[in-house]
Amino acid sequence: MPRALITGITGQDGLYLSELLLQKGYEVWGLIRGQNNPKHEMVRRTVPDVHLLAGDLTDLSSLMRALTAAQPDEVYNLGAISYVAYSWENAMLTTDVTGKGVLNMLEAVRLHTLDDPSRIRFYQASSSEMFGKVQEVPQRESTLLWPRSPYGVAKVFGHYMTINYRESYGMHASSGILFNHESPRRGPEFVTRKISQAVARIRLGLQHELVMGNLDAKRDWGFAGDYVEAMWLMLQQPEADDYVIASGETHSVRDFLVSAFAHVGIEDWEGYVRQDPRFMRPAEVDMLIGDPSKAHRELGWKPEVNFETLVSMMVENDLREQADLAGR
Ligand code: NDP
Ligand code: GDR
Repeated sequence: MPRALITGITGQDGLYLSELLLQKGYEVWGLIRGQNNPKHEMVRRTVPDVHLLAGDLTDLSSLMRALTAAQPDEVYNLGAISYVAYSWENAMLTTDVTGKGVLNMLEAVRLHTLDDPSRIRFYQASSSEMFGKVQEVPQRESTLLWPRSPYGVAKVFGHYMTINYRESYGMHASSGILFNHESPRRGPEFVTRKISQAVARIRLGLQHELVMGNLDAKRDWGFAGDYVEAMWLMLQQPEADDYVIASGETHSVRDFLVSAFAHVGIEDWEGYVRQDPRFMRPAEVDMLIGDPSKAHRELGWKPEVNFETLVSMMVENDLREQADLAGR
């Protein structure tokens, strides 16, 4: 039975990846931070077969202890401070967790496998935010990186550190450059879930206004369930490498709003939406669109859920969830 250790187990991707690996017959271990993490029970309920370990990406010795306990064949480093807007307000913390945290995890793996550094296969959750002010359209593995936020800068550090450990120590360390991926499990701070929750509440008469930031930003959105499959595929390759994982389509935030409101039969959506500078960013990533052809070719990976299906899936889920919460 192969064994995997996942950091960021309480997050959107951690849950989908756990389910995928459990289905594939893995023994799954998840790292959870804090002395009384409020998401502990949610993880236990959602993926009861996952073994949970205490640890924090900023604490190297906790990572070494986790490796000793889990004895993994594969490590998926998904833990991060992942909310871009928050990263300006907490730039140093973001650097410590999202950037230096990767180095800590790589170093823990290296020290744990001194006999054979390729014994553990390592996945780093890199991001399309690294492309920032895009230097090429669409963005591919070779596109020059130009991050636009402390989060993006921290991810660039983690990305190059992963490549450096691969080249320096012969580690099987891959970096997945994943474009935005969403789901009913997406945190409510991210724009897609903020919209799907608000649209459901407006439809149910529980909310009357949605306050937004920049509606012109464009993103290449996919479904998280499809994207975790790509993570696993990367670690099954004989050689470690870097891959762009994207849908190859781009849509604006406005498109997402139109589609989500249309799903509940509201066409005159503009009357419900107000923009506020509070949600504008000091530096914006205006447009992202990925070229996933290397992943198609070498991993045989293709996403199954398209934009419209993703929007309906999220709105439908929030209609149910919000109705339940309102006791309807
Ligand atoms: P989430 O924000 O949902 O999850 C982040 C996870 O990181 C949570 O489990 C969180 O734990 C954990 N974490 C935060 N700080 C620490 C720490 N100090 N030590 C250990 N764990 C910590 O992110 P997603 O699931 O959406 O994304 C997974 C990864 O993929 C992240 O690295 C993200 O940056 C990256 N990514 C995501 C994309 C997306 O569109 N979703 C696209 C590209 C990359 P807790 O719950 O305790 O806070
Ligand atoms: P992003 O996702 O920054 O791309 O990072 P987010 O959903 O936060 O923003 C997407 C775009 O929407 C615009 N926007 C708003 N965003 C939020 N959150 N709230 C609003 O009210 C709002 N109004 C407009 C933003 O300005 C932005 O242009 C996500 C995270 O998951 C990262 O961890 C990951 O690396 C990248 O995706 C790829």
